[in-house]
Amino acid sequence: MTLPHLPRDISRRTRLLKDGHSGNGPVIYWMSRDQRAADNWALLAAAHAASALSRPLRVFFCLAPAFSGASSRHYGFLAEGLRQVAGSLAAKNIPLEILTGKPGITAGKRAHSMNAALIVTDFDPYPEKRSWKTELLKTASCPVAETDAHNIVPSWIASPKKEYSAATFRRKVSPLLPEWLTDIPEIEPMPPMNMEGAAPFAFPGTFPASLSAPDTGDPLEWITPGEHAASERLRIFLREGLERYGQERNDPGLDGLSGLSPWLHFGHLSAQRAAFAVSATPETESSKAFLEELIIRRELADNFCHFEEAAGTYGGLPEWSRKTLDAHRKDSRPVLYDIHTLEKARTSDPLWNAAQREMTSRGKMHGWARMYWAKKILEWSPSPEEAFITALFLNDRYELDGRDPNGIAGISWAIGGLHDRPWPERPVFGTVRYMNYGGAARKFNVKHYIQKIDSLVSTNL
Ligand code: FAD
Ligand code: FO1
Repeated sequence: MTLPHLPRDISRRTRLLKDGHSGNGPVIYWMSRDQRAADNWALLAAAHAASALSRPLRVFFCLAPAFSGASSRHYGFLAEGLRQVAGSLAAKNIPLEILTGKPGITAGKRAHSMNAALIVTDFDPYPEKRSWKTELLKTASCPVAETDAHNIVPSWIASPKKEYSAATFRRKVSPLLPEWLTDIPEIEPMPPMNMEGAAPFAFPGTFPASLSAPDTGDPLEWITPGEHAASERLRIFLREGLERYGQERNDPGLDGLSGLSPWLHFGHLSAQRAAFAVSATPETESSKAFLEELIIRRELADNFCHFEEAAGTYGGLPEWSRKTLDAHRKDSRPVLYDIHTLEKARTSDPLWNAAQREMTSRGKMHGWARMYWAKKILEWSPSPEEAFITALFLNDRYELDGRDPNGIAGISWAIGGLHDRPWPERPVFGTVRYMNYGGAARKFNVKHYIQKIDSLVSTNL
């Protein structure tokens, strides 16, 4: 089967993963990474395919019982976001069905039971998600397509290979942006009959207690899940934060970041929507710095996970850094902390402890602090391999935006020099870039940041 005719801006973001027997049943969008009704290229692809084939459109979301160390804080955020998506989709006569079980297999079997004509999935190179997709391709009898609804330039178009650095990736992506950084069409309502015979929207049991999600405390008060809150945050950032971003983003004591990552991670906000809105404002150093992070750094992380089989493991780090870390494996560490001491923020470094407490209590550590935080774990762990595992575990256990290619790339950068270059050689780090308290104190008011976290954590805002 070739894909049904789709409008050009949708078809060029979509690729056929598998051909198969196109049944006389519905077209299905298996929603996973991009959990939103608006600005969702994968949903648009499925809706246009359903209209072209004159078939109903169905949307599935498969609730995995456990996902990369996700806790109740994450499943709660996800669930509330999905509840809003269900309402937005129903307003367009599009039903959302929640499935439970092993996602790839469950989606394939459900589609088979409906004699589906086509399954559209959203692109996600995150290692655990790759295996879900493999299982779907084995289970689904109908054709399966994939739409990149997360990247502005689809990952397989941005580059055919793993990029060395932001510089090499930027040289490929920047010239493509005028063509790809466009507005995103609104999805048209499906005919009311599209709701006929659809399973009603419902969550299984007492969500998320029905999942084996560990509990990391109360839902976070400071952030509201879902598309509406994400759009509101983007509006406020454009109005009040963008112009300060360039100067303030590297000072964790200030509120200089966009704060968008939880919604971007769960797909409640389209990065293309955010970038398109910023590109409509007069270009400044600040807006350029923001787009560098939002487009180049973020899409470079997907490029890494897309083309590096071992992404998310120590073996996925660049050879030069594994070599230098190995050569310094026997260097004495100034101090060693086990994961419990780290998790409870009981080291002798008040800056590091503040960053850790910001993460465990708020679910979002400041971007600059994350670099310092991970690099100290390298310095305080018995081996670089253990440091990598510890940092990724804590990041994914507590960060709202964790369990993401950005986290894999961020920790691989901090501990293993991914997308970075060799620096002057020193103990433990070898030629991996080093950061220390003195460097932080030269950059910003460390005491102010520590006080800010102390007051945040005590009032548990
Ligand atoms: P802003 O500075 O406002 O950035 C806006 C958006 O740009 C972010 O939401 C993100 O999508 C993107 N972005 C910004 N910086 C980076 C970056 N360095 N790499 C990739 N994309 C970036 N980001 C995550 O989304 N999830 C993670 O688990 C994660 N773990 C990290 C771990 C370490 C050790 C490091 C050094 C960085 C990590 N990052 C991670 C990247 C970055 O720190 C966060 O994206 C950022 O702090 C999110 O907050 P914000 O949206 O307010 O940032
Ligand atoms: N994606 C799913 O399709 N089903 C899930 O049950 C699911 C749970 C989940 C929990 C926490 C979290 O941070 C992400 C989760 N995701 C889930 C994956 C997410 O949608 C992203 O695709 C990945 O995190 C990688 O980008």
